[in-house]
Amino acid sequence: MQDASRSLTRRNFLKVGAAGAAGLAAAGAMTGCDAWLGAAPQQAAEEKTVYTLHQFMCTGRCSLKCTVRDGRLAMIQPNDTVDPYYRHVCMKGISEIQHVYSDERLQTPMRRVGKRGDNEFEAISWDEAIKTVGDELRKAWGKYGKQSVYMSASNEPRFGFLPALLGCATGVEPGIDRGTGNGSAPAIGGDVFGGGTCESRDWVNTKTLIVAGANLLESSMMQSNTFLDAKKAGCDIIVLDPHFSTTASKASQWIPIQPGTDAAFYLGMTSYILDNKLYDEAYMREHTSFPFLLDEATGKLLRTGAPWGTDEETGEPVDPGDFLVWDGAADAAVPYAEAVATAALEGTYEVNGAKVITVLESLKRNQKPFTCEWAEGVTGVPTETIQEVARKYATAGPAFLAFGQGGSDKYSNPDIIGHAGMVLTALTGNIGKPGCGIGHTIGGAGYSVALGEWKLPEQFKPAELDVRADRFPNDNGGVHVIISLGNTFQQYWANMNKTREWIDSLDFIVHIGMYYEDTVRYADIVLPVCSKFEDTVEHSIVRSDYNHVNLQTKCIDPLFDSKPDFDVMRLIAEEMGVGDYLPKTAEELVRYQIEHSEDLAEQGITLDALVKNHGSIKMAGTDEPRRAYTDQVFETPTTRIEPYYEAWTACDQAWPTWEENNEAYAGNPLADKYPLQFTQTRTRFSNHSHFKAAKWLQQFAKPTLELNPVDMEARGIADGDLVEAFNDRGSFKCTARANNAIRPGSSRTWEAGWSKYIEEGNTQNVTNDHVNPRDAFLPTGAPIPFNDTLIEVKKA
Ligand SMILES: Nc1nc2c(c(=O)[nH]1)N[C@H]1C(S)=C(S)[C@@H](COP(=O)(O)OP(=O)(O)OC[C@H]3O[C@@H](n4cnc5c(=O)[nH]c(N)nc54)[C@H](O)[C@@H]3O)O[C@H]1N2
Ligand SMILES: Nc1nc2c(c(=O)[nH]1)N[C@H]1C(S)=C(S)[C@@H](COP(=O)(O)OP(=O)(O)OC[C@H]3O[C@@H](n4cnc5c(=O)[nH]c(N)nc54)[C@H](O)[C@@H]3O)O[C@H]1N2
Ligand code: SF4
Ligand SMILES: [Mo]
Repeated sequence: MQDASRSLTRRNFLKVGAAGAAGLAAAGAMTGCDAWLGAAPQQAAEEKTVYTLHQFMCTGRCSLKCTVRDGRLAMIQPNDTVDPYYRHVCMKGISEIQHVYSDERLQTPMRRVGKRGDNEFEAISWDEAIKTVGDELRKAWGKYGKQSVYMSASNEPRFGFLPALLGCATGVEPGIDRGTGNGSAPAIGGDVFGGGTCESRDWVNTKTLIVAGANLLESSMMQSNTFLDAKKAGCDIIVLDPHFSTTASKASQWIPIQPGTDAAFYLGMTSYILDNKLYDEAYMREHTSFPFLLDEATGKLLRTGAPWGTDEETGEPVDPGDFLVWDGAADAAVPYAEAVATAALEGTYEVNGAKVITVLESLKRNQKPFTCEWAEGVTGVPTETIQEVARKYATAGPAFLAFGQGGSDKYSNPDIIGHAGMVLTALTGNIGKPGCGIGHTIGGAGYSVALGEWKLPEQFKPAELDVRADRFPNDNGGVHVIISLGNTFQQYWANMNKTREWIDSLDFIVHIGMYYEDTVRYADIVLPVCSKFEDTVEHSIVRSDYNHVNLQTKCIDPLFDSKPDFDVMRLIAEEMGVGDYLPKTAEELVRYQIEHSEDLAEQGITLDALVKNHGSIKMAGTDEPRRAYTDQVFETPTTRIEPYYEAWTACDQAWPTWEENNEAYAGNPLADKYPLQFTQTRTRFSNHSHFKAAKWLQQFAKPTLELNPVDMEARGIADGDLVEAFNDRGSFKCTARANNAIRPGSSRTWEAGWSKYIEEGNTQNVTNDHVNPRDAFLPTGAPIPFNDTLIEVKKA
């Protein structure tokens, strides 16, 4: 193998034609890839067992037991030394024994020889490739400045130090996975959408679990046991989903909902709870801003201090002081600290000549139009069902609102969902108590500890850009060079045809990746990295999450002419003259992270201990599920839940207020042309676009467009037909699949398919890149509304 890979470092001309896979297959033959794909030897001269850490984007971060025979990965099993509750592997993990040796692997550094996008490359040496990258970076720095370089990174690659070292910006994430969180964060001052207010193990204490816009039995497979344990313990699991998902099929109740209308469902629930006084008054007085007074005319909260604004003489901002509440006994407005237990929750009063109302009163007024009957009209869910869920949520005991990141999060205005969820939480006190909570629990949301942080000198800081990465195609944001890690050109931008035009306008693109995925074709220089099984050192990753500390360990040497992430990052840093600020090796970094972690020291966890414990240690103190806010102290200025967003009066969302989607809504005239909503979901067969090259898996996961038989019949489409899906942005062609689980009027595909495995085009060609004008108010900016997309489908 070594000899074969070395043969590729010769400057042999490797042309990867339009049929990219075929081109690389030829390269594969050169490196003996076919031999690698032969059956593993039953008798090996040398066999060893290695325990190592796998992927984290799937939220599994499984510790695996790998059998290596004669330097070849031969078998993958779960780490059998791990606590059985956390002992797991999925078929993606098992299939790595083929995936790692796939003929889709990028094998050698390459340089583009044809036009950008034409997919023609020649093999070059690492020296030449890195020198070219350096020359291009220096050229861009001289011409436009350092901020003209952008590192566009998928979640798995580990190049964390590079943006600071190069002074370039990174972080395309803002538009992704925080749509709902945008609306909930202001209420408690914390990001519950990085992983709920408590762990999913706590669901055994939950009476009513609402799983909405999540298919966690596929997207958080390794926490399936927490879901099933809860069900066994009697938890009523209600799944809100337009489609009959895997998770819906295992729940107590499936509530089919019109896509993109979850906010209306919660607004209906809120009205029912208000009308029937199912809220917890004592909780609201003590732990929320519901008793605060606000000026009816302006929507401003009343404070003890001077009016808001700046002091006329000093120009300094005025400290507005404490919030005012109405004290019934005193018949006067007083600072809330003086009337915590007695403050009026309702009513209209007069203070200094101004008409004032309580925050709760204000909510009631805002809710007037949002009756359960109205919600039925929008969501298609019967009034009685909304009422029943509201009654259970408010009165049946601990309740949990588990929002997803892949479904309802990916429309134009999911912040209204997050905000409405927080209103429900504040009304009922379903937070900080066993079995209660809100937020994303994809991944289990257990305990983790801080690792030691390798600090770069002060002068090294990533650049900050005024424009978000997914907006580059509108206005290139001053960016002319992209360092691309993973498949972000496909994954992080909707409306791919527009993305392509922008890509054409860039000066230079270096792509650093493992597989021949869509982004590669746009690169000027390609640098091949290796999988987490291959390494040049023993250990290059340590991670702490889901109640464990896990260590990655080398199984095999780097395949072909690929290099580990750390080594590539270091080569680029050295070329730019800043390599010395990095640890010498990834192993030195791992040691540093472990040895400089106070938390790990406290737990007595060392690198030696991790190695001795087969790469995985369950942390002490994690037997009870993690719960946040058990003291009911929140991260807001008042330490209470503040469901009223005073600052959002300017965008008419001080209270969650219904707003149609941008595209996928009933009555949109565009629906005459493109009547089908287009849902993209994750699948257990891949981590987004990763594992699309795992052939053993993909034979069962061919890209399809799933449609309800009713919609197929209306279009004369039969199961297995080749169809074209299209709208004004673009189109793609793939096989149609009949599925009764799909909501009529909607369609579904597994996101992240590579163009080469789709008959024509890419699903991203049709997705919506609309920006909600509320962008500036949202803590992480407007989400990319991938699912807020309308299409039409016809036989191709
Ligand atoms: N195997 C695997 N696991 C993964 C990933 C992966 O790629 N593969 N990716 C990880 C990442 S990055 C993420 S963000 C998470 C996402 O994990 P999830 O949030 O669970 O996302 P999906 O699996 O796409 O499931 C979304 C569900 O929402 C439904 N849905 C669509 N529109 C609506 C709507 O308007 N309302 C409601 N209520 N439901 C709707 C869809 O039908 C689908 O069943 O998964 C993580 N886990
Ligand atoms: N249309 C549509 N688009 C979407 C979504 C959707 O629902 N619909 N979902 C969005 C969401 S939620 C997310 S989070 C993003 C995800 O988008 P990405 O973060 O880009 O996810 P992946 O496609 O999994 O990309 C992971 C990349 O890392 C590579 N990789 C894996 N392991 C390693 C490693 O150890 N080292 C290195 N260097 N590389 C590695 C893989 O080969 C792959 O190229 O996609 C978003 N895009
Ligand atoms: S891909 Fe599968 S085996 Fe690997 S970490 Fe994720 S869930 Fe675990
Ligand atoms: Mo995500």
